[in-house]
Amino acid sequence: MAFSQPLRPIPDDETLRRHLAGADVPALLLTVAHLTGDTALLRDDLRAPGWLFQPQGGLTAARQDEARRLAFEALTAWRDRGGTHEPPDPALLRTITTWAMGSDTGDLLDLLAEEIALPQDDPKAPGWTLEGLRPGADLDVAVIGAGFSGLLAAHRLGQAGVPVVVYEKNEDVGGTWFENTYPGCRTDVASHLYNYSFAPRADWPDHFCRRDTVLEYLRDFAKESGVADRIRFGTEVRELRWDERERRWHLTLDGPGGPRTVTHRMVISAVGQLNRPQLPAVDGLGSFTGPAFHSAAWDHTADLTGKRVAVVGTGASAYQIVPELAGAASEVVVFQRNPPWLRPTPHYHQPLSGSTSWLCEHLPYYAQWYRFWLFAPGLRGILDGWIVDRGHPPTERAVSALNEQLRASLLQAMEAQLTDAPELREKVVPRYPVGAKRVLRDDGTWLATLKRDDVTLVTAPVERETPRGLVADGEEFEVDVIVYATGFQASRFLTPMKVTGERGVDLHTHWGGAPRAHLGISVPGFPNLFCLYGPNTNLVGQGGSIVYFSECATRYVLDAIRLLLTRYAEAVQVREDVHDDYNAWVDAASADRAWVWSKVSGWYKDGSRSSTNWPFSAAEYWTRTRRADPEHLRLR
Ligand code: N01
Repeated sequence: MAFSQPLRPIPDDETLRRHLAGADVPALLLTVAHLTGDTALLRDDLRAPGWLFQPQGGLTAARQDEARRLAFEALTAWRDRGGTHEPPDPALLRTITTWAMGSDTGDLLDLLAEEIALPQDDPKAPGWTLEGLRPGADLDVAVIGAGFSGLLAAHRLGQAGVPVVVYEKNEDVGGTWFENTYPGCRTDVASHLYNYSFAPRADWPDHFCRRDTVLEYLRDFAKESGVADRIRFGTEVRELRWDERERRWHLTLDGPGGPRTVTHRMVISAVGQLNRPQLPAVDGLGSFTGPAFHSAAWDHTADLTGKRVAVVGTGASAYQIVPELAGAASEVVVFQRNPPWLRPTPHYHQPLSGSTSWLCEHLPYYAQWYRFWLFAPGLRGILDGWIVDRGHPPTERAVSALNEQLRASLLQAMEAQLTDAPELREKVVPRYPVGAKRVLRDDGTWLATLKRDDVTLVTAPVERETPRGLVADGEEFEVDVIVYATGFQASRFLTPMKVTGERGVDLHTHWGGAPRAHLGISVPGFPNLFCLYGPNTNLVGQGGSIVYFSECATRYVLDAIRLLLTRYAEAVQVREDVHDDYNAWVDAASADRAWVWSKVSGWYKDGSRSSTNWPFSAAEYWTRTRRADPEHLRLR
């Protein structure tokens, strides 16, 4: 796969017409208004109510046809005039995006201009080089992890000419996408959002890409960007120790040839949040005599065909696994503690039309507007539904009037699927507010699977593992295989690494079980150490993705390094008061979000607070990470 291929010419009218028939109509209208500068196309009747949240904007077939016809006429006329294209000027960008989002986008224009940039313009690139700023500076960086964030950091450092080594514990790139090989594994973020903004893939085969496709993307990216050459595979970082005299980190590695120590001026941890599996704390764990494994460590030697399989959990992993096993196994027993809320996504398992890739490859800016269209719900709107209204008053049913509305619409969609199985309703309708746990994308597969005769839903927590199976609510369920889809130690950031900062302070002791960092990136007392996808950077159900957050955080890190170089410093860290004020702000907002307020369990929180989730909009994170503010940093 080659990234950022040059656009190809539109061959003829018939081909264009054919592919417009497969276009995503909202993205098409935005593209045409941009290319032609003619905003007359942005008519009220071509924008349905609530359109940001619906496939094809919820437009009727007739409206879609009308839009395509108008687009065809405008595009052929534009092509015949020479087909030139430029980035939209701010006024045009504001008009188009305000129409699309249904509210003024004046405050988002800089962010949106980045979204509508062509990949080769790469506005988040560092824009400086080590050679240009401080030739010969004693600077080198270790990146820990070669998943989405680590590959990105290494690429950005490479662009800046900063020497970088990536230590990866696995034998391949991909991180979570390498490790999770369970059947049915795929994203629940739209494919075209789930790639780097500067390295888009035009030909994603599915609306929501499968695990193998994501892994292939990351492998290709590592190879084409040259990052692959900088990775030390099979090398786990066990320990980081700050040396104040040298102002460098000492890293204890375990890899080929055994343990060794290396030093680097800086360290970027890109180890992910959802990486270390969490097995349930139940009695008898390990006593089962058959195969038993975690969803993220799938045992492919275990043949599940015709077997009785227990799946523990009903989170995002189990939700993808169970439908794949049903029918192949003789029986699947699903153990549920809390059911998930389901968000209607009829195209969840569908392939993208070939026209999407054709349009991305032939129509300037279609790829960017299509991406914007996928991203737009995350910019405004969804977050409001998760905010607690103390006056409502909030309950475990709903935390605000808007949250109640969301509940009603999700419930309606579930009930429509349960008319033939009313007995299931009590079991599958959540008793916690929407947004308190991850909302899963639904095309009907999950409830259809639970209705099967060969699938049993047990609505009691697993209490015990036995040699024959699992015990829940006092009853033993005998099975042949156990799959623990019980999630990850999300709140235990940077574990199991031992990290010792200034004055010998241990990071995990310092955190005391409540990890915090400024912007999820830096912790006072731990100079020259940056985290990607660190504390409070998980974007909740807003349409964006962690790839976007990693791009923002990496830009901030590169900017902090730029400051270090320009100020002739050797160490940089966030000021303690800045870090503390920031975290007070995050915690105060988190307390008023459905996931902290609700009593329901899950990885979105740890006790009474969340160290995983970002409680604001994606735009807020973009704004705060756009530049490293020298006033916020201690440089020495
Ligand atoms: O893990 P989870 P996951 N008895 O922690 C249950 C990402 N992801 O691997 O809800 C019975 O969500 C536990 O019950 P409860 C995504 O961000 C993405 O599924 O806590 N059940 C829960 O149901 C996701 O959110 C995709 O009451 C027990 C389940 O185990 C995150 O990873 C795909 C139990 C754990 O669910 C984690 O998802 C997969 C017990 N004793 C993952 N103990 C995409 O689609 C625990 N549970 C992109």
